[in-house]
Amino acid sequence: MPSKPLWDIFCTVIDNHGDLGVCWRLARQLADAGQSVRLWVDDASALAWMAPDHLRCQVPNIQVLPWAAASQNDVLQNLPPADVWIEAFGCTLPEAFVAHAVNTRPKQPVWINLEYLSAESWVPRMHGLPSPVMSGPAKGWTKTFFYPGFAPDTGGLLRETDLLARQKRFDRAAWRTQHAPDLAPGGLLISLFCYEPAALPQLLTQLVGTPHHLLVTPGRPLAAVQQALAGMPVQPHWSALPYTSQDGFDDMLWACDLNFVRGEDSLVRALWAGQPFIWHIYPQDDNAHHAKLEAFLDWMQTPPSLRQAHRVWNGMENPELPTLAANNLGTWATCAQAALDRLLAQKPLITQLLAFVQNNDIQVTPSQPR
Ligand code: TRH
Repeated sequence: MPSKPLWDIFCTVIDNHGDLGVCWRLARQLADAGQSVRLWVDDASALAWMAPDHLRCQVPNIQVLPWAAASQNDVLQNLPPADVWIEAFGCTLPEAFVAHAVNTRPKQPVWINLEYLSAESWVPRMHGLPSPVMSGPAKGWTKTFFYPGFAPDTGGLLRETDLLARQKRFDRAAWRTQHAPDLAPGGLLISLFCYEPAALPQLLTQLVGTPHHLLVTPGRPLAAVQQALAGMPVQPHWSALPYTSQDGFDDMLWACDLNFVRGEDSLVRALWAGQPFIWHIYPQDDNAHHAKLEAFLDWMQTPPSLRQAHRVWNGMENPELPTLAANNLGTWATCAQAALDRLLAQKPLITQLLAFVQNNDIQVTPSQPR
């Protein structure tokens, strides 16, 4: 039995930041729980801003390795075998890496296929199912589907053990003063992290003439805002934010009165923030994301105005975006707080993952606080 279990996490960056965002968060939480992690990734460049501590070598027990190295003979010859493999979001492991393991190990590692997050009803049924490998060098080995989710019978959500303590220490007033020093009394501070929602001009028009201030995150959100504003004679109060670390991103969500988030990881972080939010779901060609969004809204027990806001923001309906009036914000806040309370009562993903690995005969050392 190894004293400190070793995990290989494999990640390919398809587009945007969620693949690496989730894998880095997973690696960090495993390391915090006393595990050793190798993160194999084909493009680690976003870690420069997402995880600057890593570049300063201040994250112990995590090694970030280039994806291509996992196919190099000289690397494989000297690689201590890992106890667990995580194949994130169905990325296929390099064949040479798998073949080397098959040829040199007496038994297979615990092999987990970490899936995308969804609130749909089939997720609990699929979570934990074995998936026999039918071809290739590892034919006869078995992977297991691990589905994150919102219900107790799924894999749960990534949550740091010190999350609530960090939130308690956070100086919200200081953050707001630093990032929106001119915010007028009664003005809402709103963060924007999205793709290119059709309703963005509507939101910006709605903000014109109000004391509210929009904080726009870099990349696609900033480009979309600049394009929409180019056609507007009067502008709302807004400013652009630089890229920040994942912890800095949390600070933003905790500081704002309303958050627009997107994809997968920032949705989870908005939930942990407990503030009202509107989710721009990652769009799929066949509109499969519509059912996924509705399932999430059902799980959230979303009030009608917030459901409408989501449908309009995601281009599923064309009527008006509900206003940011106090009564709407109030019901959205109650809904977000209730969702947070439900989630806090459930086991985090890392706890469930460690238990799963332990049940598969790998020794797991006790969790260490950060
Ligand atoms: O970037 P995304 O749209 O990623 C998406 C989704 O994960 C989607 O499901 C997936 O299929 C697609 O990628 C390939 O949104 P997401 O998931 O919220 O990831 C953003 C990450 O970037 C998250 O970890 C937060 C982080 N981030 C920072 O750390 N600092 C920043 O300044 C910003 C803007 C983001």
